Amino acid sequence: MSSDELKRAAAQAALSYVSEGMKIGIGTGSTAEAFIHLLAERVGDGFHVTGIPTSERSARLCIELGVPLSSLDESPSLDLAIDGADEIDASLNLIKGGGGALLREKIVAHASSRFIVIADESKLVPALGSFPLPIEVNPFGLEATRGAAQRAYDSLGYSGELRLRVRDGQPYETDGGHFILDASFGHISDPKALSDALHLIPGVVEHGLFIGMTTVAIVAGADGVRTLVA
Ligand code: ABF
Repeated sequence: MSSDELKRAAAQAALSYVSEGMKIGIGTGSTAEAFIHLLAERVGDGFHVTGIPTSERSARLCIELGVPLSSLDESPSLDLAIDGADEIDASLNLIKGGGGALLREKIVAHASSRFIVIADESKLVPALGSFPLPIEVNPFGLEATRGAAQRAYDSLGYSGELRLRVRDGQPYETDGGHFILDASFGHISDPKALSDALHLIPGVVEHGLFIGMTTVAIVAGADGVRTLVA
């Protein structure tokens, strides 16, 4: 099966968690978009759900396909959040944010009773960190924040580099008006310690380590679709 077919298979399996009338956080990325397409088919068949999108891109696709939308302001507690990931470890801790939407994704996941991660099997890793960790930062004092994040990494024994994400020659700007530093430091032996250290830095808005948040991960591979429980 192709990567797209695997993503669709994982998204299809996630539909089994969706019930009539649910308020559903909807993630960002190609796997989440496969879920949006499948959810829209159910809506077209008369299924009533409300989506809370985690990015402008996801919102546009939901609107285009006819998935009714709300917001966290209107619906602060969600039944479910469905989203992709860049990496998934054996404890179902994640690296997310390759798509630049990590802050809203984490807010929505945290507001949801259950957080369902959908992915193709390539996202499963023995240890997080091969994928650069996205760190969302306030543009004010960027270099000071970058230096503080570097020192946090150094203090935990990691070595590597923090790179400002750019697009078309300009700093990439998130939906929230922040910048992203991508941290390539190799395998993260203690995600919780790194998460705590980054959260102490005033200019860090959020980072892409999702620790202890995943309810189940639905992973599609050549030998079928597996549901992994934390
Ligand atoms: C989003 O989905 C991001 O957090 C993550 O980077 C991305 C994964 O994209 P894809 O499903 O296209 O691999 O949730």
